[in-house]
Amino acid sequence: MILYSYNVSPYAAKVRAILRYKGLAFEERFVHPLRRGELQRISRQPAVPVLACGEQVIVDSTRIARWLDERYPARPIFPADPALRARALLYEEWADEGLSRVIQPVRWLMPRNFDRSLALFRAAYPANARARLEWVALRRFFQLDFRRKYGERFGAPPEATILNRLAEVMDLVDDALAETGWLAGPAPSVADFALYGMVHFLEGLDGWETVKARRRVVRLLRALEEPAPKWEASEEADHDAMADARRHREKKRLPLV
Ligand SMILES: N[C@@H](CCC(=O)N[C@@H](CS)C(=O)NCC(=O)O)C(=O)O
Repeated sequence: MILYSYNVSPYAAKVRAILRYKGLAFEERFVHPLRRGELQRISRQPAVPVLACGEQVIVDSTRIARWLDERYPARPIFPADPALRARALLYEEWADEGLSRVIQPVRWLMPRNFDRSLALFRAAYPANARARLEWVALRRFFQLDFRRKYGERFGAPPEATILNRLAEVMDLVDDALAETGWLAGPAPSVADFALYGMVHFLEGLDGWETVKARRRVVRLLRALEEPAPKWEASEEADHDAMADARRHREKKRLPLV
């Protein structure tokens, strides 16, 4: 199984976390934003994530999630109960579309965060003289593109506005998690993976303090990044797994360029 992705894509992160949760082995290929030949050829479109498995090529994180759950039904992520299933689908849609308008401005419209997010993006590809020039152009392109997608008429909203909105929404999410720790029922569903895919990128950025103060949100993020085999471990072992996951992440943390 091959996952075509960007290392900064929330939708790719959602799929990666689902693959991990289900314990499925996969190879990840980071598509370069200026070189999408292979992606275009196999999927006939330019966006990531795409999952390729033998002859099957699935585009779009929601369709990939559904396909994975049908093909690998252990640890289901679409609840069987109709009311929970509806809730999972509605929350997933909200996380993909509505929540992105809260999280993406934090990552890409606040100048310091933009530089760090772009450094993470760049770090997935080889660095050489040509790459440096390309990233000068890409930097300008992404600045304009994110401003067009998430900005206001006269540019980016003030940082305080972006962070206040984040705080409001994180409070709502934290309350929505009060019953079971998950968005739709007693176990992780596709909605939780969509939430994870968006929000976990804030760790280490300005705005993380706001997320960190919401205990249930943080618990969900920690739980979904753990390697699959450890996930079902007992309360005590869970702490070890969480510590492992933290150490693993710290090692991965990339220098700021
Ligand atoms: N609804 C799609 C959204 C995918 C998407 O927007 N992908 C972005 C990256 S996060 C992309 O590849 N955009 C095309 C581009 O960058 O040219 C999904 O859930 O997979």
